[in-house]
Amino acid sequence: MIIHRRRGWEIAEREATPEAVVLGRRALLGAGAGFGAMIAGASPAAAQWNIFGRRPNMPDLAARKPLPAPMNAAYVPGRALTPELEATTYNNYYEFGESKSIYDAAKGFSVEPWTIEIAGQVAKPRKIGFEDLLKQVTLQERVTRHRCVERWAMTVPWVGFPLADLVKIAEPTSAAKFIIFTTAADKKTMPGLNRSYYPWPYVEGVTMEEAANDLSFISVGMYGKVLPTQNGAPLRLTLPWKYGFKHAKAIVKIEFSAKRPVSFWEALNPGEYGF
Ligand SMILES: Nc1nc2c(c(=O)[nH]1)N[C@H]1C(S)=C(S)[C@@H](COP(=O)(O)O)O[C@H]1N2
Ligand SMILES: [Mo]
Repeated sequence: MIIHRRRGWEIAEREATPEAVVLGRRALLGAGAGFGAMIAGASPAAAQWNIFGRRPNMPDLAARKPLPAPMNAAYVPGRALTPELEATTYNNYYEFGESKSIYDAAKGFSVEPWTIEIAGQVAKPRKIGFEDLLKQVTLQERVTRHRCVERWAMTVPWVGFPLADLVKIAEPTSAAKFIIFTTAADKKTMPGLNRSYYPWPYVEGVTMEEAANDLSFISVGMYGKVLPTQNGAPLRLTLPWKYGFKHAKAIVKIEFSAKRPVSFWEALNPGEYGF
């Protein structure tokens, strides 16, 4: 006979909320609202509370600059949107701290002006201003899911452009096999950089083939507005079929390389974080 002893975190099946009920509740909060409009319009009092409990200094969702873009209907997430307040106050961004509540710490990080270095195996290594880059691409909105290895996930309406468009602008040579993304490391405004046991700066990479996939996306906005700093302003990677740690935030350098990089989390713990 098998005796199943429940551990502290296990609950009986009959006590679990059926998924349909959970999704129904979420739908009330987030879906069908013309993306963002209804969520952003929720009452400020209600906005002080979310499923994670009360949080201090909640961001003002209405303060971000609008960045509307036509919806790419090819992507159907099959889930209700995560409320904007949750997606923008529950983050991973170790440059600002090890907790999920770094949105307040990220307030002082300035993203203007912003330049991105295009380096390595390209026709012309150079620097490009963020605003200049925006003029060379066509923005679209797409709703995709994003999942962290820590077991939480979000469904977010991103605004941005395919990574493939950026590759075209960079003009890589045939020697390029990987793209390495290096992200901002500003000691003055990023207290996490003082934790010297991390291999700063945060680095991630994809193969050229992955970069060509239409799912690979550079996000510059979410919920119809520019990205908040805590979510990776002014530009971050969005790779919906990969875990969240691949989604490098605040990209400052894009290097085309013949060699596969070792990414930030892989350097720390190769057993848990692959390429
Ligand atoms: N620069 C930088 N980018 C980062 C991280 C980070 O610590 N620093 N964390 C990653 C991890 S583990 C996740 S899950 C996602 C979280 O993105 P979100 O806060 O927009 O949900 O950002 C990724 N990008
Ligand atoms: Mo993550």
